[in-house]
Amino acid sequence: MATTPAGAEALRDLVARSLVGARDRTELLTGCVDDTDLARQHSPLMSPLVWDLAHVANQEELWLLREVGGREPMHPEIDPLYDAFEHPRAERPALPLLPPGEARAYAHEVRGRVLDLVSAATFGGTRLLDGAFAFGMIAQHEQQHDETMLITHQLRKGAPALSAPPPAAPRPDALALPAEVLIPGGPFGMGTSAEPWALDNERPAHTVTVPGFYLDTTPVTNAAYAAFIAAGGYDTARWWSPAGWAHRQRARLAAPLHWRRDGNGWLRTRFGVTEPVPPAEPVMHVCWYEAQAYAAWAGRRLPTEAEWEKAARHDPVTGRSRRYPWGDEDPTAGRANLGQRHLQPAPAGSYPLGAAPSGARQLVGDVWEWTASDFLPYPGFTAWPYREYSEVFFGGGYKVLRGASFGVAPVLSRATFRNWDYPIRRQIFAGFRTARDAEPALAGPGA
Ligand code: AVJ
Ligand code: FE
Repeated sequence: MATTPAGAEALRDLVARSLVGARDRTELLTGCVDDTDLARQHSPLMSPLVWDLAHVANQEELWLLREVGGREPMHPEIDPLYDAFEHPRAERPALPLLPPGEARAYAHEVRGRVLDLVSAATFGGTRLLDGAFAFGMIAQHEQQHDETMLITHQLRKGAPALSAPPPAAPRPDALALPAEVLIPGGPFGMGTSAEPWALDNERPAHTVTVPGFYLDTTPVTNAAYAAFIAAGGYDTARWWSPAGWAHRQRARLAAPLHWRRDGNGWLRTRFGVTEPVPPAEPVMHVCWYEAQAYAAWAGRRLPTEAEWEKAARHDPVTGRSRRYPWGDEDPTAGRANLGQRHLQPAPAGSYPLGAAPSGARQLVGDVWEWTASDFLPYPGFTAWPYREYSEVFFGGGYKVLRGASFGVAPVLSRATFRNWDYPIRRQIFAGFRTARDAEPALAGPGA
């Protein structure tokens, strides 16, 4: 698809802003600790921050300078070090990684050459260039690693390195919201074939018929989750799936990760600060098994991925699927808690301007939400441009998460975006909301 000169100018601008925005965040996340801290592994689940930094630069070089730009490799000998499939995270600290100064210099050099390429690009003629896809993919990749690095910061011990203002206090109407909203049964358009920067697993658009169901208006709060704990939820096998109960026993789960008992209440540690658990905030750092057990205790279940997406995108007036719960317009600070503006989710019931047509709030932003569904391809899926983004993970025992956390950049927050992780993982910024089937319609007169 060819672009007009004005279209190319707008795309150059969007690409430059997206790349620069990602890099500003990477610099914040890697500039607020010293070099020793950058090279250290803070958790076996995570890479050293300096690995993420050079990996982001290496992927940018591979896709934008080599694939799109046709340039020769800058340092081919380092490629294997930064290939996520050659070395699992636990092995990375022992690798001869570029030290922080060299990693920064490499990232800076790649970025300079990429911005030169962007200033002359016309974005068309190949699939990687159409709509500036490859550039969008790389900006999204860096932002995904920025969220990963934010998780590393949350796992890091020691004095706080990051700070941000808290989100606004709960809105007065938050308590008056209905507990659940009805999503009437019927077909809707799931996934996308039109969103230029959508990744392969979001494609293609396809129709899915979803029976009527009720969905929590907001994510499950810390207060509600504490009630599950107080009711003995962690000690009652019948709320848990068999695999979940076995995991709960083995891992001795008793509360969300980062929570600690304090008399009758709970404290949590958040980016190095210990504070009382805020009751109105969406619960975070629970694994899929915990989310499933809570839902069973509440007499409910996790929504399927299709249910979640229908609640987030389907406009019952037009029958169309929206880009975001609130419509097609990009996120703003008033619509969603995204982009690490805050270092925590906002109280349940926040962001009325971000509500979906159903009235559900905070579907995008605040916390990732576990769904009931396994990570599988949509009908008609084709891997593109590389199998290792999605395809190799399908059917691998991963559960789908939807909706984006406070640490997700707007460029990744479209309501078709799919995240996935193992059902035991708790370090991610994940919570959940629950659902139930709608009653079958009552038989009318004469039926
Ligand atoms: C989509 C978040 C599961 O971090 O493993 C980063 C994103 N893929 N580099 C991950 C990703 C390649 C991916 N997740
Ligand atoms: Fe990566």
